[in-house]
Amino acid sequence: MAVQDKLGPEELQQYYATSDGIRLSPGWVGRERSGPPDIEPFQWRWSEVAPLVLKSGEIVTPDRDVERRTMRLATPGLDRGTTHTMVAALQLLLPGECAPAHRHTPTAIRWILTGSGAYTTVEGDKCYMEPGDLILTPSWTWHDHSNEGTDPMIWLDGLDVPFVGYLRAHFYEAFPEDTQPITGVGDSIRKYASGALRPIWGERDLPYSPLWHYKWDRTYEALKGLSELGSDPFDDVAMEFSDPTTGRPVLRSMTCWAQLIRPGIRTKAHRHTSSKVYQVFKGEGYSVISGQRFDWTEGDFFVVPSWAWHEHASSEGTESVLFSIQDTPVMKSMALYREEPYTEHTGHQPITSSFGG
Ligand code: GTQ
Ligand code: FE2
Repeated sequence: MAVQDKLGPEELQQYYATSDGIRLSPGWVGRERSGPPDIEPFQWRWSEVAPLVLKSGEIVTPDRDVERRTMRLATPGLDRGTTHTMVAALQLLLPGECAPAHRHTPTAIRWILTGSGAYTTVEGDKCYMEPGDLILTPSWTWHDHSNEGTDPMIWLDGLDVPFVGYLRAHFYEAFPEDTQPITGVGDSIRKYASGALRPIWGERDLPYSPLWHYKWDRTYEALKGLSELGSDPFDDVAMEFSDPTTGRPVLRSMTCWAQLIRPGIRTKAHRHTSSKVYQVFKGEGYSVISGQRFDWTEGDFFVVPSWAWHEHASSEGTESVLFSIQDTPVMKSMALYREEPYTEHTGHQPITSSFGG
């Protein structure tokens, strides 16, 4: 920096004190490194998480006070959220329980993990949850969860709460009853899941997908079909859940992917400004994130922070399916999305350490 010496030390000190007194702050003092705080990649093992989530059923009930029985994937270095923009949490709903109806400006997704017989009602539409289903509750839509079955139900919640909080746009409203009136069962599927065919009446220009329930069978079938046609060097056989009426990501703030890593495949490394939270829905393998090896197996979760090099591998003879939430739509809409391939060592990072090992 060009320093001038026209002011003596006392005059200079006086200048800073006077400025501070009227809340003016020099931009040339204490300049900080730009960019978000660094968070390290992290992993949670299903074998350790599941017993604690089940045990939470003995600690609280999702009444009007507690509302939701959730355990957040709490990445070290963040006092909220799982990445700087998104939070992922595990929610448990026991047979006969109801998590009461409400709505909020943060958007949520549910990725269903275990159990059966529970449903989420989104704007009156009853959506039965089965493992591998994706259910959206977009910003300001009414939602409540009930378990009519005989098994505990566990799912992954993904919300844009840290981002919405940062923007000071977090609003919340409780529904006057525990459950909202049911106006349909699987109606969003009946109207919009056939993709290319859509009703000539109905929702137009919503800021989110009018299809809010994506069934596992169709997702898996789509992945298998695509795996016969091609793959991406960094993500192998990956598909983005999209709004069938626009082809855009399902939500404005988050996008969701299902990706199949074929047996024995190790993808090439790259990095991007979007951050991701992954769930290993099926299979076994590892990811290398910032040079660290994360061995994963079915049910595990891991975080890929913004701008961290990462690559994924499926074990020999094992097909893996990964689900992820990503803040890519935010980055793209702000013209802040960047992506870079790793070009050294034929595209693979040297492994310098192992998580938990
Ligand atoms: O299920 O409605 O993990 O409102 C956090 C806030 C879940 C929900 C969360 C919520 C919900
Ligand atoms: Fe909610």
